[in-house]
Amino acid sequence: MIWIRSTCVLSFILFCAHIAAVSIKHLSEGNVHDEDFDEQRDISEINFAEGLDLFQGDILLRNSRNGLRDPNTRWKFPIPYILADNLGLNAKGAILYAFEMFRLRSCVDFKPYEGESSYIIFQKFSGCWSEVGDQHVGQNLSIGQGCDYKAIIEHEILHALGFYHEQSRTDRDDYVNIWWDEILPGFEHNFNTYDDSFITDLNTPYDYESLMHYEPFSFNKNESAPTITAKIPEFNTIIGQRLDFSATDLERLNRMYNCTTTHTLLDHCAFEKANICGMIQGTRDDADWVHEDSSQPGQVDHTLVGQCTGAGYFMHFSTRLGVTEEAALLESRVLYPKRKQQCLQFFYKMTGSPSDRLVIWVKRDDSTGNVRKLVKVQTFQGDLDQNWKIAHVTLREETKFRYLFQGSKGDPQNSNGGIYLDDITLTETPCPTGVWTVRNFSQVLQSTVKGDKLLSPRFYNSEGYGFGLTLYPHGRASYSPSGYLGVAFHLCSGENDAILEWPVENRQVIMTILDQEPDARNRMSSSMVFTTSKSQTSSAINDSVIWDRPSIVGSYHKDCDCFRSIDWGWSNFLSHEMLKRKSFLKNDDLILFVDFEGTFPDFPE
Ligand SMILES: *[C@@H]1O[C@H](CO)[C@@H](O)[C@H](O)[C@H]1NC(C)=O
Ligand SMILES: *[C@@H]1O[C@H](CO)[C@@H](O)[C@H](O)[C@H]1NC(C)=O
Ligand SMILES: *[C@@H]1O[C@H](CO)[C@@H](O)[C@H](O)[C@H]1NC(C)=O
Ligand SMILES: *[C@@H]1O[C@H](CO)[C@@H](O)[C@H](O)[C@H]1NC(C)=O
Ligand SMILES: *[C@@H]1O[C@H](CO)[C@@H](O)[C@H](O)[C@H]1NC(C)=O
Ligand SMILES: [Ca+2]
Ligand SMILES: [Ca+2]
Ligand SMILES: [Zn+2]
Repeated sequence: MIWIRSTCVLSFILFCAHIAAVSIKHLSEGNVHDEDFDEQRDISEINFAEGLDLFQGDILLRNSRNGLRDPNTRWKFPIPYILADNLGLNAKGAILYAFEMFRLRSCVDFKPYEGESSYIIFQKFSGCWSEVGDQHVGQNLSIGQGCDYKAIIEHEILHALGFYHEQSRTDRDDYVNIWWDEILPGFEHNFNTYDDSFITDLNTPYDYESLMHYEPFSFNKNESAPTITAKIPEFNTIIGQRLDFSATDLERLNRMYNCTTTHTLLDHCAFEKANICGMIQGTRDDADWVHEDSSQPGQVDHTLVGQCTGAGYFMHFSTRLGVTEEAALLESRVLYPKRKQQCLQFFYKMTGSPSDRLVIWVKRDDSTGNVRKLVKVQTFQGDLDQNWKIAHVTLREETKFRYLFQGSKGDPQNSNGGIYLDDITLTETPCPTGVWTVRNFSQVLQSTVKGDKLLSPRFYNSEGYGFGLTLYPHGRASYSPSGYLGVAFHLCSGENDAILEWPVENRQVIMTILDQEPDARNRMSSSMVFTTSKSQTSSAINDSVIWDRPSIVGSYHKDCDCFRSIDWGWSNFLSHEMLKRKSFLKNDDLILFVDFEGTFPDFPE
């Protein structure tokens, strides 16, 4: 087995991006119980199994029905919340993670409860459900067993914010068929519609992609017969998606609450417009970056890859002519952070000389109110790779600042290219710890079968624990549905193991397949969250805790020269249909993130 990895440009302990070539591992070790997997079920299924019969599946009603149109049900932000003691650690972590998704995409915000009259108390009752709108007396929102998933929590919070289900819209019969004969007797009320005097669609079209839509098999009596199907058949695999908010969900949320900004998105640029998002060219350097389009042969923009060939813009600094060390600076406008940590994410390629450099700087306040004190943050070295790559740079700015890209010519006589930048996103969130790019993914899909797996490189978290991901392009051998990607987490033995605590419990794992849509607000990345616990044991290792020291409970792997523990993850992580539909496979690259951090993600408030 040969693994080709890009050498890490910087010896950052916390973050290293790895690019893996296609390398398939066929299950041959003969391990039978080599994994432990969960399955994400949908809300109606969970609630039905719990014996709940709520209004429209997961809506708790008070005496009077408050509709979308009623302004008295609008919340004031931040919304006070309580995480009840009955919630598990994983549910608490997943709820805080869902809050972060709202803060990135909208003006919705949350704060710990301090005696206000309106608040949400998250409880572990039976099932997943919420009331609709602010009831002004405090209200329960249930995140029961099996509901502690990002998308399910987002769905319930959207109810609390004032939204009903998509298929209860007044005009839904124009868009979906309801198969009344297939609905469980007595559950027909789940498919009622509302009058438009009661709800409003906020002047947005019917959205098959909405997080508030039922999935086709909701409340069905025959497990192979759907109760709701789309009039445009290609949406039958889309309705009921539980990845993240759709673009229309966000448009409605932002319209209902008059949102004009988000809390954690500081900057974003795809370079599609001539004003380059307010970025400016340095004037005391030797050259300028060039705002170029991809109409020249061989040039590809990252924003619109795969959508329109020859379209799209990016920034380019040619390193071909001139003299060594000639540089060009591209500088952001002044930004005003609210937190103490930011993540600068961008796509780049360096096709010139290996001695070309791309240097990330920040300019800080020089204590006179002028943003001009330069601080160097990170350097990327040329690598002749012709492909766009993702990069993350952690910034720690507390007052107003600018960020800068400096391109620098290393060896113009021997350069036949330059430095390219596109799709920049600056958020006030931590950067992912592990980043794994799997190239040529369509080929991987073609050349693998069910049960085949790919292993990520080893990553280290801030405490020093080693860990990795397993990707099953067609799911696990023992999982019967087809057409899904499976993703699982495992520990890897590492250089710090002797002094670390084992088993490692109460750590939150976040696994993400990135939707490479350029605007972070519209990404529908697939994320799964779980918390390691001593109760997670496996018969394959004599009922030991999976999260014990990998050199004891794991098996040896040559590719990393390390022991990898048993996999824990999801077989239905992402469907192949979704994989093709959204921007999960730009340039045919699949990008996965993985984090493994302390008990509670301490999101800075
Ligand atoms: C991806 O496929 C292309 C062409 O099919 C090939 O040239 C390239 O080497 C492959 N890349 C990797 C990382 O395997
Ligand atoms: C939440 O539910 C519990 C149990 O049904 C109930 O006693 C309590 O009053 C509810 N709290 C609120 C704020 O509605
Ligand atoms: C369930 O649905 C399938 C597919 O529509 C059908 O072939 C089968 O006869 C149905 N079974 C029952 C018991 O109605
Ligand atoms: C949004 O703006 C409209 C028009 O100014 C106003 O009537 C409404 O109350 C606002 N809604 C919220 C939730 O602030
Ligand atoms: C599990 O127990 C059996 C029998 O006691 C022993 O042979 C085997 O090595 C043990 N395996 C592990 C992983 O500890
Ligand atoms: Ca310049
Ligand atoms: Ca672009
Ligand atoms: Zn619902």
